[in-house]
Amino acid sequence: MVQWTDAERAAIADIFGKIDRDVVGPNALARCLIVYPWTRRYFGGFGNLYSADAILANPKVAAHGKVVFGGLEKAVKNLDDIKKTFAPLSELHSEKLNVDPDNFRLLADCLTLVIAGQMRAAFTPEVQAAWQKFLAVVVSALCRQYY
Ligand code: HEG
Repeated sequence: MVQWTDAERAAIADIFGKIDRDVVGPNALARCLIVYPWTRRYFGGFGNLYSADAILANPKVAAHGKVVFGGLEKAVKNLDDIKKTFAPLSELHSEKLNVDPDNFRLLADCLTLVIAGQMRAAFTPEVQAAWQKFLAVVVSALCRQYY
């Protein structure tokens, strides 16, 4: 089981307290779709994803970014059992959505960049270390139902 120090728990809680949740999810998902264009293939029902401007203005992308962020909030509320918390979500991405699990890390990197942009000087190396550990656990949990 993953062990968290008090400082790591505090750093992760601090990030979720400081960032604008309605901006981070949408911007991170949009960034992922722009930087890694192959990720667009999973969102065939989202309409126009043909350019960066279209992606940034697409309300379905924004709405889904909030859904993804809601998933992260669930993980942060269940830090001690992210694996179990995300088991159904992992199964969904594997069995139904057929999302290549390599893409989880790409979206995670986009989340880090957007959060760093919002936190600015408060995103110290220590805070980043706790955050990367959190995302690594999230990504690993999302990959668990793949076989
Ligand atoms: Mg996924 C649905 C969370 C990465 C593609 N994603 C969902 C849902 C959540 C979620 C909470 C809704 C599940 C439900 O309806 O029960 N996704 C989530 C997280 C992460 C992630 C936390 C990683 C940090 N997702 C991810 C990636 C892709 C992807 C990398 C594709 C490149 N997700 C995807 C698609 C759907 C979801 C296509 C269904 C969207 C829809 O049709 O509404």
